[in-house]
Amino acid sequence: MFSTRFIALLVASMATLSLATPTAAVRPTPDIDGDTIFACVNLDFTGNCDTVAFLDGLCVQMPGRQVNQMSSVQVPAGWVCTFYDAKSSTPCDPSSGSSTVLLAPGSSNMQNQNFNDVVDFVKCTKL
Ligand SMILES: [Ca+2]
Repeated sequence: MFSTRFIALLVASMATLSLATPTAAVRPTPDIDGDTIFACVNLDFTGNCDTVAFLDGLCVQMPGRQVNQMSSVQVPAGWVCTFYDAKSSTPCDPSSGSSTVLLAPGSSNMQNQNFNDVVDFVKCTKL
């Protein structure tokens, strides 16, 4: 059995440990939240893949090797992502082409969305 003295020492050292946590490492909450999608040029997350960072509600151009090549993509939980097949140079303009919407976990085969090898831009919004 632990003595009261031992437990008191344990509590004291735990308190010291938590006090030693550097408060300078705590980062302020960013004004705009974001995350990443994981896009691949082949089905089932194979071929060349890229982690693509996005911010809430902002349009992102796909990395060059994914443009009109992406065939599978992972969407993080808590986000809804709209993928655009741009017919003009206007990014994420729903009137300039077609689009498809994906929730987590995304799609291992964009043929299921009839949206294979067409994605140019993506815009994700927090749910
Ligand atoms: Ca492809």
